[in-house]
Amino acid sequence: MTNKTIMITGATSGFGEACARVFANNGWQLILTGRRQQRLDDLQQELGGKDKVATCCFDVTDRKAVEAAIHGLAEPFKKIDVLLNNAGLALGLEPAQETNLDDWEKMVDTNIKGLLYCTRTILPMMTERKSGYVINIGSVAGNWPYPGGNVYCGTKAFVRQFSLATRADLLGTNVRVTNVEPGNAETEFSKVRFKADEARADKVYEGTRALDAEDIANTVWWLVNTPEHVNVTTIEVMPTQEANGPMAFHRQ
Ligand code: NDP
Ligand code: 8X3
Repeated sequence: MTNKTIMITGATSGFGEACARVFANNGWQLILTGRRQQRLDDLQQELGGKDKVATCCFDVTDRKAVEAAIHGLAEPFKKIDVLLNNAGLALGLEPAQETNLDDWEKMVDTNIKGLLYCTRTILPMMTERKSGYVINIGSVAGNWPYPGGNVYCGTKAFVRQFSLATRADLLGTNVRVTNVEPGNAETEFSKVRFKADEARADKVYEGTRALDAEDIANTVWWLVNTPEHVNVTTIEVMPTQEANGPMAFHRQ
């Protein structure tokens, strides 16, 4: 048993949900967030009830809702040891010249601004205590551009650079920051990207062995259990069956 608490944004599916299970199984208290209340309720019930699991149903793009939820946490959940900034999404795979501007805005608002709202609200509590750990879920897409990735890749490059720069700001505070950069993983990610076109989403994982959400949960668990004097700056985790591609050429 432990008296440690992790706040996981986007805990209603995929990596966030898998992390919730790993940390709950190891005795941690959880603050689970997402926009789907029913899933939060189900997870709360499954993972230990209200004493072990707090749920906050909010949209990370809503700055006031983020601040209100965090400041409104009940006493036993106020000390957040680990913030896992995981909530995020990709929308569409169209070339930049054809893409839907609303999709671009939503990715920026969620993957960048949502992550900033959560981080900025919680960081002062960690620096004051001189302990804490912020783990951001970036992506291989922040390192390796691909056709149709345009703004999604850009948001994850932001997460990478923001993680590095924040680490620099936090020197001397004992607060750690890691950017976790997963490759292709089978979650609800592609269903969201292709707007519930299940057949198209399934094709992303067809004939290849993607990561499972649990692979990233195990990585996060390992990170949190490294000694306090160790800061893994970035960790890229790809499926064995994925690698970064060659440069693209247009030929006549
Ligand atoms: P899922 O779609 O399975 O999970 C995404 C989670 O984010 C859900 O819990 C969702 O909750 C939450 N979320 C999305 N938008 C919002 C919002 N506006 N406000 C609050 N919560 C939100 O995908 P993954 O688990 O794969 O994705 C998790 C993270 O991992 C994302 O940042 C993604 O970019 C990244 N990633 C994914 C990879 C993959 O191949 N799967 C690879 C690399 C990185 P709800 O809908 O209830 O709000
Ligand atoms: C998700 C992985 O390659 O679809 O971040 O962008 S990818």
